[in-house]
Amino acid sequence: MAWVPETERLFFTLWPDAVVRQAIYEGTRQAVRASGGKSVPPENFHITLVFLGNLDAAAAAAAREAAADVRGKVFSLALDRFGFWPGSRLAWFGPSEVPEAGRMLAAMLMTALRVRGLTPDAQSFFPHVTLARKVSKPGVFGCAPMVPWPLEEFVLARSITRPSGSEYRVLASWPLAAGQREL
Ligand code: 2AM
Repeated sequence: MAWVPETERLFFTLWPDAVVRQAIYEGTRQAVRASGGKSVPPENFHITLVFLGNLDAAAAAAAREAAADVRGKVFSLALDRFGFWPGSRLAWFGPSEVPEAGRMLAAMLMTALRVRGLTPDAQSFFPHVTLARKVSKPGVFGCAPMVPWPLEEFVLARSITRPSGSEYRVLASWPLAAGQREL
């Protein structure tokens, strides 16, 4: 049998601290219940910057090197709207406005990855926290809360598929440069 390299399913992401995670959970749980969907557990809340897919050890090392080259700046997100994607039947919570520093971070990361020969999912950055899948009643989310989320780092996470669902593990983090926080 041919040798198949071991791979890990990886993504760069914004990972909330306990306070932001709890605020997202409390502010959205009613809408999630009303959606009739399968809720994402709060410990899985995150905003994907770049999805890498299954990488072998060498590619994963290159992705870490790329991240270390990125000089992002601190910024804040104001999560304030619900959304629904009919194709995937997915409900999400995200910001109405994306600060330039957030867009730049995703773009710089993508460029640094490509420079190292990686070809991540080229979808443009659309910040969202996935709240529920298999949503059956998308029309009844109600009024969205406002959850401020100050960002000071981005992380590399691994997705592990379990029979019970996805489990995410943070593998490494890189700080965003201090300075004036862009809102
Ligand atoms: P989602 O929550 O909108 O499904 C880990 O899978 C993370 O990467 C999830 O946040 C997922 O987004 C995101 N992601 C982006 N592109 C993906 C892809 N092609 N396959 C799987 N996950 C993807």
